[in-house]
Amino acid sequence: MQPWWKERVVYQVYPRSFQDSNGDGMGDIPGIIARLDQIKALGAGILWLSPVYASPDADNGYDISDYRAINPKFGTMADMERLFAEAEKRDIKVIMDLVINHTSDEHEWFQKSREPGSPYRDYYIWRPARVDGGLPNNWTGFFMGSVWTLDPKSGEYYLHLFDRKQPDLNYHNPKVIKEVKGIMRFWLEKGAAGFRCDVINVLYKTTLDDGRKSLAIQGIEHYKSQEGNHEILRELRRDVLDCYDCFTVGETVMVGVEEARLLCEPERRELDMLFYFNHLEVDRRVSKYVPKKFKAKNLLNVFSQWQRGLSWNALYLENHDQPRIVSHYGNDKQYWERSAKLLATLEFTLRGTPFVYQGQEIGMTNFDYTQISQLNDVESRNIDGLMKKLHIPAKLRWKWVAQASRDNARTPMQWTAEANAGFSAGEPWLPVNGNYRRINYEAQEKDVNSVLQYYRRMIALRAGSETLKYGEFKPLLGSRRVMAYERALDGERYRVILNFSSHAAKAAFGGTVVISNTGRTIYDGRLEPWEAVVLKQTNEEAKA
Ligand code: TEU
Repeated sequence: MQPWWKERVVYQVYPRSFQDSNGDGMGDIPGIIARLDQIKALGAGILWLSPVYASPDADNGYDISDYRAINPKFGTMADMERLFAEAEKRDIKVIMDLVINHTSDEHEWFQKSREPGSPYRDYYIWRPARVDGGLPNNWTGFFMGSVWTLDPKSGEYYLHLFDRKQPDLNYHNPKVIKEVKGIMRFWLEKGAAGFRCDVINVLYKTTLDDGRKSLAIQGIEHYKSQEGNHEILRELRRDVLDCYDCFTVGETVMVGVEEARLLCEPERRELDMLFYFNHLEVDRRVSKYVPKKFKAKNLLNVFSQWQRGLSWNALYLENHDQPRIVSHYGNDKQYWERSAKLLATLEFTLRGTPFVYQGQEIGMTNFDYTQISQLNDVESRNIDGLMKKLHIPAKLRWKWVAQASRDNARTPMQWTAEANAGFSAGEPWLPVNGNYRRINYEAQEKDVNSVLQYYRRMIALRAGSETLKYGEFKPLLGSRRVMAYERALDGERYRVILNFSSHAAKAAFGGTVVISNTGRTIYDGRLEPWEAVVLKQTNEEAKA
């Protein structure tokens, strides 16, 4: 018997943009409850909630000020308990976002920590200025600039890998680990079925020595996937997670396959699976802000490495930090619908647990904003500010920020063709994409050929096939535009052929058509633009 978290599909909800129930323009927990039937109808069996905890929202909830309280914008603890109960009625498990590398600077621990000599001082990482008055070290953070901010109250600097409002916890302090265990138990007892673990491979800072000179994230070699980090993961697993029927998926920054194996192969008893980023970076250089040409074969190479390198993968094409996949690797103009379906074909025919991000299932696209002032994302604003200091012209700054901004994924869910796309009766916290009259859930619910219906079919296809869930992965063909691969189990083979281009293409493979995004039922080796075909063949058929 395989564990349920390998069988099921996960649906990620970004609460503030999913469904508003009280007209304040902000999605909320009662809104999520009202949409559980749609999540179920998609075929998802696990719901991952991005943070709903108390937070001043400097980073939209990834800066937590109380791990045991609900952000009043989203509702109450009673609402949260109702969400667990309503999800359970529909056989949907709920996993929470565990953000433990840092807290908010407004967390009680940090406020107390600012007092030198307080028992909370060592909950965070404090250092005085260097003797020459310089910063404690040369590290730079994920949102650019130094990782050190001076706290006037104690006259010392605190370390933050992300925003200054997200001070890092000190994992050399056993009290911190004890607190984290308490938080995990609290949510598992309430009914959580596991955790998505935010930036979980950077917890343990081995030393605070200067880092090697680097263009970005200088100093990372002192804290990425350190042995101390592995020990913490094993301890959390042994002392907490192993006592529950639950799973973890770690968000791990900058890991390659070898490093990932150490973090999530089953015998290591650390994470159950992890999110890597390589597959979303094949058309980017160094940083996500610098594009390069997409080639299908490069994407296939990345998947081949990961599919064969790990015994189980977390599969995702979108989340709240990434541009919409149909705008990124698809074609959100002429071939919007077909390319959105092609990407669904890709995701559900790989080996692993698939994660669908809200709106992905209806092919939502990147935002249509025209200027930086329309953006909310702290990362986008920080990077724009930095580029401004470097005298980069406004037009170019916007071009770079717009294609990579995290707000691309954060525009409100497009439910209907009515005002505010049915997301809210009030003014949404972030403007709705102007294409909601054309792209919305309600319209696709009624259309048998919609992207939404195709997602449902792909999810059902995966659910019904041991080969698609557990079969071996083998790459077959990778070219500039086309990729093909095979999944095989017990003499049964699925061949997946994908044309990532607006040109016709050729790829000769045999088998019976199981599904295609063009409605074709016979495959003769010729692909239409953005066509995706899944073929099936048994050993007997191959011999015949
Ligand atoms: O993201 C971590 C992370 O790696 C991102 O900051 C990434 O570098 C960036 O988004 C790529 O554009 C997690 C959360 O998913 C993100 O929303 C938080 O801002 C971040 O951690 C800090 O908690």
